Amino acid sequence: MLTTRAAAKAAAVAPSTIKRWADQGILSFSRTAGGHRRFERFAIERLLREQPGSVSSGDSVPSAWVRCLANARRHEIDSRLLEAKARLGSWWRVADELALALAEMGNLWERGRLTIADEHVASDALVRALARVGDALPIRLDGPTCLLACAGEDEHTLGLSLAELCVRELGWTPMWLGRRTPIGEVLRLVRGGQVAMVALSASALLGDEQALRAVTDDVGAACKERGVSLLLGGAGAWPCQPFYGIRVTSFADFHRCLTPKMERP
Ligand code: B12
Repeated sequence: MLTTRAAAKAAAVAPSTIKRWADQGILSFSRTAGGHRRFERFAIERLLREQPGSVSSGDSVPSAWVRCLANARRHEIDSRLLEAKARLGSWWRVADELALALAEMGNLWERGRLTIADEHVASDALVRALARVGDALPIRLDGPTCLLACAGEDEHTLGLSLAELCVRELGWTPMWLGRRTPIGEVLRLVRGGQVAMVALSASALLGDEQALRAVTDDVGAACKERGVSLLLGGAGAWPCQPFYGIRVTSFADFHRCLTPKMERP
């Protein structure tokens, strides 16, 4: 769920516009116990798609991204990424914007407006572009290490690629284990004291809550013992309240989790 400010960034509009859409009933939202509005990414993405005139370019931001990715022109994608970084001011905001584009890609594919080949080309183009941009960000040698891995048989690595940008941006060192990493390896690295944070990703493909609970139980126990942070991302069926670890639902959340560690002496 996104705050008003995060929703505004994601839609590339002012927070007052988001509030207006919410008050006019054209953007659904819920309220926190404290009365603050919270928005679902999908609701924003749907609104942008249905009301293309609501953003300045005349095309919704997510749709423009998908078109650019499907064209798979390397320089176009790189320049668009850098433009988004300049416009939004940080990589974690770019990650939240791209999250909407990925959701849009899924919608278009479901409605038969994007072929499987288009989707593969576009997602691979993004994987490569994120790797290029990420590799260009300097790594602090004394920075803490964040292990990045997919849970189970998940091959949806794009969420982790976006997480890696956030990690690098704050001077952390990413340890990319990616897809099909045996949990035993994660446990070994945690117990060996090699990482300060473990970030696991599970996409909607992983719908078996019991299996994901087993992962969080094992990794959570090791992380708790070593004082390592555990973050669980992606739309997979992660337990709502893992006994240890935090469920992150946006890159803004993730960014906040990464920040305090760097401020420690
Ligand atoms: C791109 C894509 C692919 C690419 C992936 C490329 C890559 N390297 O990632 C390819 C083509 C390989 C692919 C393959 C498949 N896919 Co696919 N894919 C997608 C798609 C279109 C895009 C979004 C995406 O990357 N989602 C994957 C995850 C990562 O997104 P998410 O869980 O919502 O997480 C978001 C955030 O929470 C965050 N995040 C995720 N992890 C983490 C971790 C941290 C630490 C943080 C901070 C944040 C974070 O980032 C994400 C993006 O914003 C989605 C559609 C959609 N609506 O999501 C389908 C989708 C996920 N795929 C699906 C399916 C079915 C498959 C295949 C089984 C298809 C097939 N028959 O082969 C295979 C599965 C392979 C496997 N074993 O994993 C389904 C899953 C449905 C389900 N409930 O089972 C979806 C939802 C499409 C659909 N509507 O049917 N896919």
